[in-house]
Amino acid sequence: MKITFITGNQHKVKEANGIFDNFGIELEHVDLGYPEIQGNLVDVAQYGAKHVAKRLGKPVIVEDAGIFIKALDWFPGTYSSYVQDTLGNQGILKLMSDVKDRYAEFRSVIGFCTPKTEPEIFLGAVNGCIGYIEKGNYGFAYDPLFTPEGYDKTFGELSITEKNKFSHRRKSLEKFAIWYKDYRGD
Ligand code: ITT
Ligand code: NA
Repeated sequence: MKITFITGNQHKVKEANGIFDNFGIELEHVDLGYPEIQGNLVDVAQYGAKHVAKRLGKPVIVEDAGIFIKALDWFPGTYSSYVQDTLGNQGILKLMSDVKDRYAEFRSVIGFCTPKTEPEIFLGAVNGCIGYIEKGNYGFAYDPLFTPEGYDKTFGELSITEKNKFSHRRKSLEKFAIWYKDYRGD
């Protein structure tokens, strides 16, 4: 089986390829921007998937992801992309220099849509905490800040294979893959 993944993020494509290998799904990557409406991750993924499916005339998946930090009232959340490009990881660490509660979650929402149907969504999340310095050269964006619960390494210190075993993206894409295996629509 095959699915088209619309994203401008090469790291996501690499991770998704590794995850879909487990489920016999082949990934076609299309690097295409799409309008991101105001709203939560689900709103963005639903709207984006519907928009792109209509535009390309075929079934697609898109993903909206982000990091949610409890002590910052779940910031940057839906602003993760903007914040990564502006404040960056050092800016986040600065905001949190006096913060004791380091709890954070990565969340991923996959939106699937065809030109004729309404979007389906698949959620994944992983709990952890924000460190005091960046650690690790693997991964991307917020990975060097985030230590998943039960681990003593950041996502930035884990290989892609390790991260793919339990990441937010693993969970959302696995839910999608299992559902898609039985999907017989158009
Ligand atoms: P597309 O929307 O084109 O898929 P993007 O990079 O803009 O790519 P998101 O809006 O989903 O992706 O991501 C919001 C931000 O969170 C962005 O800066 C990502 O780099 C970052 N991010 C997403 N998943 C991540 C992960 O697994 N590890 C670290 N940072 C991540
Ligand atoms: Na985005």
